Amino acid sequence: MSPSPNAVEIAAEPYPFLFDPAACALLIIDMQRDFLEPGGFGEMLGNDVSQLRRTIAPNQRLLAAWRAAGLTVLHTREGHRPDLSDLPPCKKIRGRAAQSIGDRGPMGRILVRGEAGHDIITELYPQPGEPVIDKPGKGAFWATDLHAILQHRGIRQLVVTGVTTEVCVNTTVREANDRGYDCFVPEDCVGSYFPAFQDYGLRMIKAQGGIFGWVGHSSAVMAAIESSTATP
Ligand code: C5J
Repeated sequence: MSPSPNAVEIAAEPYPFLFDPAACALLIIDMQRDFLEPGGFGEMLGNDVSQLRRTIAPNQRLLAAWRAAGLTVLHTREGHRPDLSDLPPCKKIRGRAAQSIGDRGPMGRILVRGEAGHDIITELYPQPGEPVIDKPGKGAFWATDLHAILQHRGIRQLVVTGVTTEVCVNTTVREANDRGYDCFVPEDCVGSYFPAFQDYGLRMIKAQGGIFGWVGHSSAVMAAIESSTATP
C-alpha cells in the first residue's frame, strides 16, 4: 500500500520510519498502578519503580500531542477476571512468590480487573472514546479485540509505548509485526525494571534491519505530528 501524502520520515534505527499519522495509532501498554506506583505489586516484588516512572512524563507529552491532533489512542491493561477463569494455572504459580495474581496485594487483588492496582495511573488516564484493551496475556493481541478495532479504523502503523520493554511491549510488537503492522518504539516512553533488559529489549526490535520494527525518540514523533497537522 502506498503511503499517504501526509507521511513524514522520522529519525529512527535501523533507518528512518515513514510515519503516516492518519494510519498510525498510539498504543500505550500497561501503565497500571500496580506496576508503576510506590507501594504497588511491582515494588512489593522488590523492583525499583523509578525505572518505570521515568517514562510517565514523556508519555504524557506524547499523549497530549496525539490527542491534540485527533489521532487514534488505545490503552491496555494486563489483568484477569475476578473469578480467575482466564488465568492459566502456570501463570498463577510461576515465581513461587508468597502472593501471586488474584491474591490480596497492597492495592487490592493483584492484576484483577476492577481493583485499584489494576487501573491506569492518573497521569495517563484514558479519555472517553479511547479504547481500553483488557488483556489476560503479555501480548495485546492475544485473546483481545485489538486487531479488529485497529482494522476498523484503517490503522496500519503503531507507536508502542509503556511497560515493560522486554515483556509486554516486546510481546505486543512481535504480535503486531506478524499481523502486518509497522511498529515504532520511542525509547524514552518504554521502561523496564532492569536497565540491561531495557537496552536489549530495544536492540531486539531494531536488529537485523528492524526485524520487529523501529526504535527512536518521542521528540521526533511529536515534531512530525506538528509538521503534518500544521496549517500552511
Ligand atoms: C509484566 C508487563 N512484566 N506489562 N507485565 O508482567 O510487562
